Amino acid sequence: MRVAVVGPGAVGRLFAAFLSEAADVVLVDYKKERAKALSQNGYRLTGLASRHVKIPVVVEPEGAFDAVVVCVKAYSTAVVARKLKQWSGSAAVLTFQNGMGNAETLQKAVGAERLVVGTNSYGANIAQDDPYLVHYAGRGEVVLGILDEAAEDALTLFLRLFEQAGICVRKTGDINAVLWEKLLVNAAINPLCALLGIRNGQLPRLPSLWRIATGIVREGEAVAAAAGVAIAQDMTERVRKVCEKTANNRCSTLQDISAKRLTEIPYINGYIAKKARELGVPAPLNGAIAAIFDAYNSLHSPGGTHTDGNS
Ligand code: KPL
Repeated sequence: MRVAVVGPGAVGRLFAAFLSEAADVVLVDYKKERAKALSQNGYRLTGLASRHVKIPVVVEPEGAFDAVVVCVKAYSTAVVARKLKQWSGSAAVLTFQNGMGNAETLQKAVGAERLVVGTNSYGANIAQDDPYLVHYAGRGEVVLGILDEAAEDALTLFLRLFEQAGICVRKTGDINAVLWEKLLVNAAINPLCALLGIRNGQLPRLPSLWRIATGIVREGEAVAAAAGVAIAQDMTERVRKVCEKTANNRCSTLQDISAKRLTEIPYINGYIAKKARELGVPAPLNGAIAAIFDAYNSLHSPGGTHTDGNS
Protein backbone atom coordinates (compact mmCIF):
# COMPACT_ATOMS: atom_id res chain seq x y z
CA MET A 1 0.00 0.00 0.00
CA ARG A 2 1.31 3.51 -0.86
CA VAL A 3 0.54 6.30 1.58
CA ALA A 4 1.32 10.03 1.39
CA VAL A 5 1.44 12.08 4.59
CA VAL A 6 1.06 15.77 3.74
CA GLY A 7 2.77 18.15 6.17
CA PRO A 8 6.14 17.43 7.82
CA GLY A 9 5.29 19.03 11.18
CA ALA A 10 5.48 17.05 14.41
CA VAL A 11 2.18 15.19 13.94
CA GLY A 12 2.87 14.48 10.25
CA ARG A 13 6.30 13.09 11.06
CA LEU A 14 4.96 10.99 13.95
CA PHE A 15 2.24 9.40 11.80
CA ALA A 16 4.60 8.95 8.83
CA ALA A 17 6.88 7.01 11.21
CA PHE A 18 3.99 4.87 12.54
CA LEU A 19 2.56 4.20 9.07
CA SER A 20 5.94 3.27 7.60
CA GLU A 21 5.70 0.10 9.75
CA ALA A 22 2.76 -1.05 7.62
CA ALA A 23 3.00 0.72 4.26
CA ASP A 24 5.22 2.41 1.72
CA VAL A 25 5.15 6.02 2.99
CA VAL A 26 6.10 9.33 1.38
CA LEU A 27 6.12 12.59 3.35
CA VAL A 28 5.05 15.69 1.40
CA ASP A 29 6.61 19.09 2.18
CA TYR A 30 5.99 22.19 0.09
CA LYS A 31 9.38 23.64 1.06
CA LYS A 32 12.00 22.35 -1.37
CA GLU A 33 15.12 22.90 0.74
CA ARG A 34 13.59 21.43 3.88
CA ALA A 35 12.25 18.42 1.94
CA LYS A 36 15.74 17.75 0.56
CA ALA A 37 17.37 18.03 3.99
CA LEU A 38 14.72 15.87 5.68
CA SER A 39 15.02 13.23 2.95
CA GLN A 40 18.79 13.11 3.33
CA ASN A 41 19.03 13.23 7.14
CA GLY A 42 15.78 11.57 8.16
CA TYR A 43 14.68 12.44 11.70
CA ARG A 44 14.82 10.91 15.15
CA LEU A 45 11.89 10.04 17.39
CA THR A 46 12.41 10.34 21.14
CA GLY A 47 10.07 10.08 24.11
CA LEU A 48 7.59 7.22 23.98
CA ALA A 49 9.43 5.67 21.03
CA SER A 50 13.02 5.97 20.08
CA ARG A 51 14.28 5.40 16.54
CA HIS A 52 15.72 6.97 13.44
CA VAL A 53 13.15 7.42 10.65
CA LYS A 54 14.24 7.63 7.04
CA ILE A 55 11.49 7.99 4.48
CA PRO A 56 11.35 9.91 1.19
CA VAL A 57 10.26 13.55 1.55
CA VAL A 58 9.01 15.10 -1.69
CA VAL A 59 7.56 18.40 -2.89
CA GLU A 60 5.64 16.93 -5.84
CA PRO A 61 4.35 13.40 -5.13
CA GLU A 62 4.52 11.04 -8.12
CA GLY A 63 2.70 7.83 -8.98
CA ALA A 64 -0.50 6.36 -7.56
CA PHE A 65 -1.43 6.43 -3.85
CA ASP A 66 -3.95 4.34 -1.92
CA ALA A 67 -4.22 6.78 1.00
CA VAL A 68 -3.39 10.38 1.85
CA VAL A 69 -3.23 11.71 5.41
CA VAL A 70 -3.52 15.51 5.64
CA CYS A 71 -1.53 16.92 8.59
CA VAL A 72 -1.20 20.60 7.71
CA LYS A 73 -2.44 23.57 9.73
CA ALA A 74 -6.06 24.58 9.07
CA TYR A 75 -5.01 27.78 7.27
CA SER A 76 -3.16 25.67 4.64
CA THR A 77 -6.03 23.28 3.90
CA ALA A 78 -7.39 25.21 0.89
CA VAL A 79 -3.98 25.17 -0.85
CA VAL A 80 -3.49 21.47 -0.08
CA ALA A 81 -7.01 20.69 -1.34
CA ARG A 82 -6.20 22.31 -4.71
CA LYS A 83 -2.96 20.33 -4.96
CA LEU A 84 -4.66 17.04 -4.04
CA LYS A 85 -6.91 17.44 -7.08
CA GLN A 86 -3.77 17.28 -9.22
CA TRP A 87 -1.89 14.32 -7.74
CA SER A 88 -4.05 12.23 -5.37
CA GLY A 89 -5.85 10.21 -8.09
CA SER A 90 -8.50 8.05 -6.42
CA ALA A 91 -6.73 7.74 -3.03
CA ALA A 92 -8.75 7.74 0.17
CA VAL A 93 -8.07 11.00 2.03
CA LEU A 94 -8.03 11.51 5.82
CA THR A 95 -8.03 14.76 7.78
CA PHE A 96 -7.56 14.86 11.54
CA GLN A 97 -6.53 18.51 11.72
CA ASN A 98 -7.46 20.93 14.50
CA GLY A 99 -10.35 23.34 13.97
CA MET A 100 -13.46 23.25 11.79
CA GLY A 101 -13.95 23.67 8.05
CA ASN A 102 -11.11 21.38 6.90
CA ALA A 103 -13.42 18.49 6.06
CA GLU A 104 -15.75 20.64 3.94
CA THR A 105 -12.83 22.15 2.00
CA LEU A 106 -11.28 18.73 1.31
CA GLN A 107 -14.62 17.13 0.51
CA LYS A 108 -15.27 19.69 -2.23
CA ALA A 109 -11.86 19.01 -3.73
CA VAL A 110 -11.69 15.20 -3.63
CA GLY A 111 -15.35 14.12 -3.46
CA ALA A 112 -17.48 12.85 -0.57
CA GLU A 113 -16.77 9.18 -1.28
CA ARG A 114 -13.04 9.56 -0.68
CA LEU A 115 -13.02 11.60 2.53
CA VAL A 116 -12.58 10.27 6.07
CA VAL A 117 -12.65 12.71 8.99
CA GLY A 118 -11.15 12.24 12.41
CA THR A 119 -9.62 13.56 15.58
CA ASN A 120 -6.18 12.80 16.93
CA SER A 121 -4.96 13.05 20.50
CA TYR A 122 -1.43 11.70 19.99
CA GLY A 123 1.02 14.38 21.14
CA ALA A 124 4.27 15.31 19.40
CA ASN A 125 6.53 18.32 19.04
CA ILE A 126 9.69 19.19 17.18
CA ALA A 127 12.62 20.14 19.44
CA GLN A 128 13.21 23.90 19.43
CA ASP A 129 16.97 23.48 19.05
CA ASP A 130 17.00 20.51 16.63
CA PRO A 131 14.73 20.37 13.55
CA TYR A 132 15.48 16.66 13.10
CA LEU A 133 14.30 15.61 16.56
CA VAL A 134 10.61 14.79 17.15
CA HIS A 135 9.48 14.27 20.71
CA TYR A 136 6.66 11.71 20.87
CA ALA A 137 4.99 13.11 23.99
CA GLY A 138 1.68 11.31 24.41
CA ARG A 139 0.05 8.10 23.23
CA GLY A 140 -3.48 9.12 22.33
CA GLU A 141 -6.22 7.84 20.10
CA VAL A 142 -7.49 8.46 16.59
CA VAL A 143 -11.27 8.51 16.15
CA LEU A 144 -12.50 8.18 12.56
CA GLY A 145 -15.85 8.74 10.90
CA ILE A 146 -17.43 9.80 7.63
CA LEU A 147 -19.71 12.64 6.55
CA ASP A 148 -21.23 10.62 3.70
CA GLU A 149 -21.97 6.91 3.66
CA ALA A 150 -20.40 6.70 0.21
CA ALA A 151 -17.03 6.92 2.03
CA GLU A 152 -17.50 3.59 3.88
CA ASP A 153 -14.73 1.84 1.87
CA ALA A 154 -12.31 4.69 2.54
CA LEU A 155 -13.11 4.43 6.26
CA THR A 156 -12.46 0.67 6.26
CA LEU A 157 -9.14 1.26 4.49
CA PHE A 158 -7.93 3.74 7.13
CA LEU A 159 -9.13 1.63 10.06
CA ARG A 160 -7.19 -1.39 8.72
CA LEU A 161 -4.11 0.64 7.85
CA PHE A 162 -3.93 2.31 11.27
CA GLU A 163 -4.50 -0.99 13.12
CA GLN A 164 -1.73 -2.64 11.09
CA ALA A 165 0.57 0.26 11.97
CA GLY A 166 -0.16 -0.19 15.71
CA ILE A 167 -2.02 3.14 16.02
CA CYS A 168 -4.83 3.21 18.59
CA VAL A 169 -7.91 3.82 16.41
CA ARG A 170 -11.68 3.46 16.64
CA LYS A 171 -14.62 4.50 14.53
CA THR A 172 -17.59 6.65 15.46
CA GLY A 173 -21.06 6.91 13.96
CA ASP A 174 -21.31 10.60 14.90
CA ILE A 175 -18.14 12.28 13.71
CA ASN A 176 -19.76 15.72 13.89
CA ALA A 177 -20.22 15.44 17.67
CA VAL A 178 -16.66 14.14 18.07
CA LEU A 179 -15.32 17.09 16.04
CA TRP A 180 -17.30 19.57 18.17
CA GLU A 181 -16.03 17.98 21.38
CA LYS A 182 -12.43 18.31 20.19
CA LEU A 183 -13.22 21.86 19.03
CA LEU A 184 -14.35 22.84 22.54
CA VAL A 185 -11.24 21.27 24.10
CA ASN A 186 -9.01 23.29 21.77
CA ALA A 187 -11.14 26.44 22.21
CA ALA A 188 -10.61 26.36 25.98
CA ILE A 189 -6.96 25.28 26.14
CA ASN A 190 -5.14 26.61 23.08
CA PRO A 191 -5.70 30.39 23.15
CA LEU A 192 -5.37 30.77 26.93
CA CYS A 193 -2.25 28.62 27.31
CA ALA A 194 -0.73 30.34 24.27
CA LEU A 195 -1.47 33.85 25.58
CA LEU A 196 0.07 33.12 28.97
CA GLY A 197 2.86 30.88 27.69
CA ILE A 198 1.89 28.07 30.06
CA ARG A 199 1.75 24.29 29.77
CA ASN A 200 -1.68 22.63 29.60
CA GLY A 201 -1.51 21.33 33.18
CA GLN A 202 -1.37 24.85 34.62
CA LEU A 203 -4.71 26.01 33.19
CA PRO A 204 -7.09 24.38 35.76
CA ARG A 205 -4.76 25.50 38.57
CA LEU A 206 -5.18 29.22 37.80
CA PRO A 207 -8.73 30.05 39.05
CA SER A 208 -9.19 33.31 37.12
CA LEU A 209 -8.03 31.70 33.86
CA TRP A 210 -10.02 28.52 34.48
CA ARG A 211 -13.19 30.64 34.84
CA ILE A 212 -12.58 32.02 31.33
CA ALA A 213 -11.90 28.51 30.02
CA THR A 214 -15.17 27.18 31.43
CA GLY A 215 -17.00 30.22 30.02
CA ILE A 216 -15.59 29.48 26.56
CA VAL A 217 -16.77 25.88 26.88
CA ARG A 218 -20.28 26.82 28.05
CA GLU A 219 -20.68 29.22 25.12
CA GLY A 220 -19.46 26.51 22.74
CA GLU A 221 -21.89 23.96 24.21
CA ALA A 222 -24.79 26.39 23.67
CA VAL A 223 -23.74 27.00 20.05
CA ALA A 224 -23.37 23.24 19.44
CA ALA A 225 -26.84 22.64 20.90
CA ALA A 226 -28.34 25.38 18.69
CA ALA A 227 -26.61 23.75 15.69
CA GLY A 228 -28.28 20.43 16.57
CA VAL A 229 -25.04 18.70 17.63
CA ALA A 230 -25.52 16.14 20.38
CA ILE A 231 -22.64 16.52 22.83
CA ALA A 232 -23.24 13.84 25.44
CA GLN A 233 -20.49 14.56 27.96
CA ASP A 234 -19.69 17.30 30.47
CA MET A 235 -17.16 19.23 28.41
CA THR A 236 -15.71 21.21 31.34
CA GLU A 237 -14.74 17.92 33.00
CA ARG A 238 -13.36 16.66 29.68
CA VAL A 239 -11.19 19.80 29.31
CA ARG A 240 -9.89 19.34 32.88
CA LYS A 241 -9.00 15.70 32.11
CA VAL A 242 -7.22 16.63 28.86
CA CYS A 243 -5.24 19.27 30.80
CA GLU A 244 -4.23 16.63 33.35
CA LYS A 245 -3.38 14.02 30.70
CA THR A 246 -1.35 16.47 28.62
CA ALA A 247 -0.06 18.47 31.61
CA ASN A 248 3.47 18.81 30.23
CA ASN A 249 2.41 19.76 26.69
CA ARG A 250 2.98 23.17 25.22
CA CYS A 251 -0.24 23.27 23.17
CA SER A 252 0.03 23.61 19.39
CA THR A 253 -0.96 27.30 19.47
CA LEU A 254 1.79 28.08 21.99
CA GLN A 255 4.24 26.26 19.70
CA ASP A 256 2.94 28.29 16.74
CA ILE A 257 3.38 31.57 18.57
CA SER A 258 6.87 30.61 19.76
CA ALA A 259 7.81 29.87 16.13
CA LYS A 260 6.11 33.12 14.94
CA ARG A 261 3.69 31.11 12.77
CA LEU A 262 0.04 31.90 12.11
CA THR A 263 -2.34 30.27 14.59
CA GLU A 264 -5.42 28.09 14.01
CA ILE A 265 -7.60 30.10 16.43
CA PRO A 266 -9.73 31.54 13.55
CA TYR A 267 -10.77 27.92 12.82
CA ILE A 268 -11.39 27.18 16.52
CA ASN A 269 -12.80 30.08 18.61
CA GLY A 270 -13.35 32.03 15.37
CA TYR A 271 -15.53 29.21 14.07
CA ILE A 272 -17.57 29.09 17.29
CA ALA A 273 -18.05 32.89 17.20
CA LYS A 274 -19.15 32.78 13.55
CA LYS A 275 -21.64 29.93 14.16
CA ALA A 276 -22.91 31.81 17.24
CA ARG A 277 -23.65 34.90 15.11
CA GLU A 278 -25.40 32.78 12.45
CA LEU A 279 -27.56 31.04 15.07
CA GLY A 280 -28.21 34.10 17.25
CA VAL A 281 -26.50 32.63 20.32
CA PRO A 282 -24.30 34.89 22.48
CA ALA A 283 -20.61 33.93 22.54
CA PRO A 284 -18.69 37.05 23.67
CA LEU A 285 -15.68 35.20 25.11
CA ASN A 286 -15.09 33.24 21.92
CA GLY A 287 -15.63 36.45 19.93
CA ALA A 288 -13.02 38.33 21.97
CA ILE A 289 -10.47 35.51 21.75
CA ALA A 290 -11.04 35.27 17.99
CA ALA A 291 -10.54 39.04 17.61
CA ILE A 292 -7.24 38.98 19.57
CA PHE A 293 -5.86 36.19 17.40
CA ASP A 294 -7.15 37.78 14.18
CA ALA A 295 -5.01 40.76 15.13
CA TYR A 296 -2.06 38.45 15.91
CA ASN A 297 -2.49 36.64 12.55
CA SER A 298 -2.65 39.91 10.62
CA LEU A 299 0.72 40.87 12.16
CA HIS A 300 2.20 37.51 11.22
CA SER A 301 0.61 36.88 7.82
CA PRO A 302 2.78 36.23 4.73
CA GLY A 303 4.77 39.33 3.98
CA GLY A 304 5.00 39.92 7.75
CA THR A 305 7.22 37.46 9.61
CA HIS A 306 7.62 33.75 9.10
CA THR A 307 4.71 31.40 8.33
CA ASP A 308 4.65 27.67 7.92
CA GLY A 309 1.67 25.42 7.27
CA ASN A 310 2.66 22.18 8.94
CA SER A 311 0.97 20.58 11.92
O1 KPL B 1 -4.87 19.39 20.58
C1 KPL B 1 -4.20 19.99 21.40
C2 KPL B 1 -3.29 21.03 20.86
O2 KPL B 1 -2.28 21.34 21.47
O3 KPL B 1 -3.59 21.51 19.76
C3 KPL B 1 -4.36 19.73 22.87
C4 KPL B 1 -5.44 18.68 23.07
C5 KPL B 1 -4.74 21.00 23.57
C6 KPL B 1 -3.14 19.13 23.48
O4 KPL B 1 -2.09 20.02 23.62
